[in-house]
Amino acid sequence: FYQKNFNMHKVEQEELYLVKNKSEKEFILVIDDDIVFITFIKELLEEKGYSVIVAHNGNRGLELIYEMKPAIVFLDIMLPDINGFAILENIIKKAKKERMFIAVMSMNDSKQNRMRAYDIGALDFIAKPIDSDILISYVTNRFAYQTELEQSIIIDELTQMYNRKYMNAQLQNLIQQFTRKEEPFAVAIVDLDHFKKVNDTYGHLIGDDVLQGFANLVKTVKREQDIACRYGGEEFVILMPNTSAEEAYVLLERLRETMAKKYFTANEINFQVTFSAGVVDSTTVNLHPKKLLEEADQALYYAKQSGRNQTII
Ligand code: GH3
Ligand code: MG
Ligand code: MG
Ligand code: MG
Repeated sequence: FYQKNFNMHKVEQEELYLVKNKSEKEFILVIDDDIVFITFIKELLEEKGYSVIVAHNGNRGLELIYEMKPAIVFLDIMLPDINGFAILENIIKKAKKERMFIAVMSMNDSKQNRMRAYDIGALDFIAKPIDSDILISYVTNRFAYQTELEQSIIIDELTQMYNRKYMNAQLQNLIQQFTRKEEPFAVAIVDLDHFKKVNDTYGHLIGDDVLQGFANLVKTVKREQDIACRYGGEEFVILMPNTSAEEAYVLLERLRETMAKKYFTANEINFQVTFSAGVVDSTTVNLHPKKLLEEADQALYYAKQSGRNQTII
């Protein structure tokens, strides 16, 4: 028994060291006390390029859910520290809150045990032992679906830009990075000029084309690190890491000039659409997401007031 736990601990430590050095990697967490099964699943899935982290009891599993944010959790419901539902419930609650996929894996596939798994909120039940090929197909399928789901939650459908929810989270990150490491950043709010008129003149579908056209243009002009988001309607936010307001201004002006030269087409009629933009950066006194956006919005307001088709810091 001691030997078993000792080995498990070593496997966990080595794995954590490895995975912590692979950033942005997606993980599969296996919470199971059966070393033979863990060795099997780890070797099998890692050979296919997946990263597998393991926990040999429920508490450790819960910790890893918080620390590592795995995409998939395989959970054994017969664990040494599990008596009663408390830990299981916490694991499942947290995993589902983070939109992780959680399946129970158990040797006991009795009706009662399966029902228990579903009753506590597991999304699937897999009977052990499981065939290697089936497990690989299962995990491949799950990862593809999880990625799609994850994307759909942060991507705006019409423009394929990041959405407002993602923007807020990233802005929060930028503020944190600035407070911790003094990494500067800039924020721009962009609003299309007289867009209501585009809709009124050419119809909403053409209006949608313009929004998509603008989004594509942003993708070609912005730098790799810039995060372009649809803030709402015909308003966009561009987050620019490691950028001062002056540098952001140059970028926005290049974007604005490209946009102003672009032609859109509706029923063989060519027309142009401009935008106005407001820019702020992290040197502002109010390092709060709402305040930063308010300040950028204020600059945008001045851009609109003084004739549109311009960028104001
Ligand atoms: P301003 O230059 O002052 O910004 O004028 P504007 O007409 O662009 O501003 P206003 O806020 O009056 O109008 C924005 C319009 O954008 C109104 C709304 O119907 C339209 N809109 C918002 N979301 C969408 C969308 O997804 N598709 C289309 N086609 N239109 C949209
Ligand atoms: Mg067990
Ligand atoms: Mg607007
Ligand atoms: Mg507008």
